[in-house]
Amino acid sequence: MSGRGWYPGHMVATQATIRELSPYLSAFIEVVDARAPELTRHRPLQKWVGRAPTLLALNKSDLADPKTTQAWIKWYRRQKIAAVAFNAQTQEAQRRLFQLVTETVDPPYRLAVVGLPNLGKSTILNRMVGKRRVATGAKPGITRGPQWIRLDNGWEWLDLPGVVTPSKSRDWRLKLLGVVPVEVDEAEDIASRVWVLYHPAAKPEDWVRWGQVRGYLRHGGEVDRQRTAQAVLAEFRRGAWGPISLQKPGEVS
Ligand SMILES: Nc1nc2c(ncn2[C@@H]2O[C@H](COP(=O)(O)OP(=O)(O)O)[C@@H](O)[C@H]2O)c(=O)[nH]1
Ligand SMILES: [Mg+2]
Repeated sequence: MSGRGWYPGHMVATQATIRELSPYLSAFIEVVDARAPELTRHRPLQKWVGRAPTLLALNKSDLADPKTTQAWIKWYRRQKIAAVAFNAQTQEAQRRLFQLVTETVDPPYRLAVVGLPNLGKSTILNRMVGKRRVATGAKPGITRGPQWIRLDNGWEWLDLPGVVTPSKSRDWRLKLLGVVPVEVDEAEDIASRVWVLYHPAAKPEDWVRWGQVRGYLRHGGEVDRQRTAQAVLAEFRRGAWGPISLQKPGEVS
């Protein structure tokens, strides 16, 4: 971890923080991406959390294929893992997470939101605490903490630095989902994979023609491949080409 400047130093403390605070928590809310829930789980977390149960929040469900998301929820239910899917940017998310917690956990409610970078932890916490007290953004590690947020209803939320490091950081899907940064020399390969997801019959290089049509050209009229690749990733991330899942239950990640 030390070799990667991308991870702020305070993240190293997260494991110790989680181990230390775990006895005081009634549950952890682990945030995963609904498009690839198992891939975006943080494996070591289960060893750190001790006896506190983990509830899974399949966030960004607006960007995932709804049928696949429902299949995931059933899959987790069969494994006795409490899971719920939502779009943290909607009011519905608050209701669903509130319901999941009250159905599966005994009060007092002392909760923490954990998970890999950029999955929506701050957005969820903001929604649950009702005020814009938590910074959200594309930069991992923006949250500084830990600190407790006590609500009028008696619920307590722990505002953790909350960022744990992914173990399978080489997986292109983690890069596409924004969990792991995309290096400049990786963008074209990922763009090509994205293109094939949406156009199974297309040739992998067809994404380059899309850039040409959009006018992403260099001096001399040649396609700007890097700019095109970055645009493909940006379009995917905002869901411009429709909801899609990157992992199905039962698939080996
Ligand atoms: N489409 C969509 N975007 C979301 C959702 N939840 C969060 N985001 C966006 O994902 C990005 C990362 O969210 P943030 O809460 O900062 O993630 P954190 O790093 O886990 O705290 C931000 O741009 C959010 O606006 C969601 O349910 N759907
Ligand atoms: Mg955050």
